[in-house]
Amino acid sequence: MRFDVLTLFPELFSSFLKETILGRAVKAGVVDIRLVNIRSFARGRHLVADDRPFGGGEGMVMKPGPISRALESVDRTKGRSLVVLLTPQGRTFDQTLAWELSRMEQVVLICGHYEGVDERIRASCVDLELSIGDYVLSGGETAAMVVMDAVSRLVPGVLGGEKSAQEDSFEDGLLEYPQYTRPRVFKNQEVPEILLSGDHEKIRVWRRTASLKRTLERRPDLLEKAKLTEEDKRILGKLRKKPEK
Ligand code: 6GU
Repeated sequence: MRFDVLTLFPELFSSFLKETILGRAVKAGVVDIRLVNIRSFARGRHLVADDRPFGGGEGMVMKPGPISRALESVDRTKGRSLVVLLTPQGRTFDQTLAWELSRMEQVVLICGHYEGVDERIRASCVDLELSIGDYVLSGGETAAMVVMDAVSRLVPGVLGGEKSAQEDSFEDGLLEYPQYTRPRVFKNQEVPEILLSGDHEKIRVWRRTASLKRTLERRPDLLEKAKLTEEDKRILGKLRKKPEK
């Protein structure tokens, strides 16, 4: 899996790439990340990458030329490749889209800045516009980190414990059950007895019930699309009758 990140601020990525699982994946050679500084494709003495909007108005717009040339400098001959523009106007990123991107061989991420990117870049170079949620960021860099984090941990070989990506919140459409570690008592709160029992079947049912309860309380919207077994439906029926369990 390869990410090419087109950005005006490549330095923002250095600690992110050093300190995360993604950094390890890069070291292990499973993920390849190339940072492309858009400014180095700007022209003139001042390497200007942005300009005032035609028609007037606040703020600056990223010029199409530098982005286009930065994109042309990226080797895109190696297989399934997608050019993604990070923008609040894009399709909302979610776990389904993370899986889709994890199956690409290359994802090129264009980080927008200022008031946006010249419309002709979207029209001629971009396969997918992507937003990470309904709020406004000052630039696409943090969004690019979010996308690379979520996508790369789905690439085989990136996570240490291979199974855990499948077990995460959202993989079956439910929120995760609560987790506990030592000590057994913390600020007067005890770890649920069942988790200490060693009875794996009871623990499984307790956790599934806790997942369903949490989802019902916090994100009932997720239950509509969740993959529910007959057992889940039975548990949910009970939870709906007496929610104070
Ligand atoms: Cl991808 N970019 C910016 N600038 N703001 C956002 C976003 C992206 N996703 C949500 N807000």
